[in-house]
Amino acid sequence: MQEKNVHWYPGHMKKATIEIEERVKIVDVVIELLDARAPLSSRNEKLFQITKNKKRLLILTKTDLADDNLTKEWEKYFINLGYLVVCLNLNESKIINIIKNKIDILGEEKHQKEIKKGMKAQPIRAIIIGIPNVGKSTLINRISKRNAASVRNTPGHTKAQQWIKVDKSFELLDTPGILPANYENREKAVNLALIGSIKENILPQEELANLLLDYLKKYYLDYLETRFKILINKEDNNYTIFQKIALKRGLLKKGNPDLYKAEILLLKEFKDGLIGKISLERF
Ligand SMILES: Nc1nc2c(ncn2[C@@H]2O[C@H](COP(=O)(O)OP(=O)(O)O)[C@@H](O)[C@H]2O)c(=O)[nH]1
Ligand SMILES: [Mg+2]
Repeated sequence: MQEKNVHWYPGHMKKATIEIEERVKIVDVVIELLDARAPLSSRNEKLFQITKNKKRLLILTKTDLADDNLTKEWEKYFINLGYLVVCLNLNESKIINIIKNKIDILGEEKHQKEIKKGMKAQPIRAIIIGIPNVGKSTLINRISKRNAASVRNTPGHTKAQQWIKVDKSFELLDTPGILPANYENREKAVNLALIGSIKENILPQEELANLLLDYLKKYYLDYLETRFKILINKEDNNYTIFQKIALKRGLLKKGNPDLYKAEILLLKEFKDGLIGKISLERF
């Protein structure tokens, strides 16, 4: 893993970091997106460091794919660390109002200061940050579609910035802050590959599928049995289970169960949320 870690860092990472630092300077609030299925793995420590002096709204995304009980635990965990947190399925309709509401809370102090100075309250400006695939574009698109007529340009620090005017008290930068996921340990790398935030081929498919199966057997055995209409016995090993899955789904190679295809199927159905609401990080 060490070798793989090396080549994404230098050049373009440094440039991306500087660009984000510039953009962060001109906002009041950072909206950090983490995948509810693996909130710790999906946090980029560098992104966090760059933005740590800003007011922060933490959004745990993809709650429709995550284990509800664990999402509640993670919400509590982050609240205990002092964050304002919301857990959302970004495809749902009412989310923008929920977010606006939280932005109002975070902007209150700034508004009070402005009023004290005899100024008119200025709109709270925010930026969305996160690693790939956590829902940044989805959220920006949803907000900008609703406000298609009110995208405006203002001179930013280094170049013109596009702001999406959500309403009179909230403006969103249309360019998110993105850094690649860091996967300094193997467990994180596995989680990130399973949720689609790093390329699956960073790890051998066979290994990834087997680790997923180990995890599902341990915590979501009933989901496996229901989804694939199989029975799993205590003495079954992964090989046997992949065989059962292959046979049920008619994945055959020269008349024999095709384990390779069964592995791909398991990974894909997990990613698509078809096996059930599953989280990869727990307490
Ligand atoms: N099920 C589900 N899918 C989501 C959610 N948010 C985003 N997605 C999907 O996740 C994928 C990555 O989202 P995207 O917005 O492109 O992520 P970005 O890389 O952070 O910009 C897309 O296929 C989205 O449709 C969510 O809350 N629930
Ligand atoms: Mg995107």
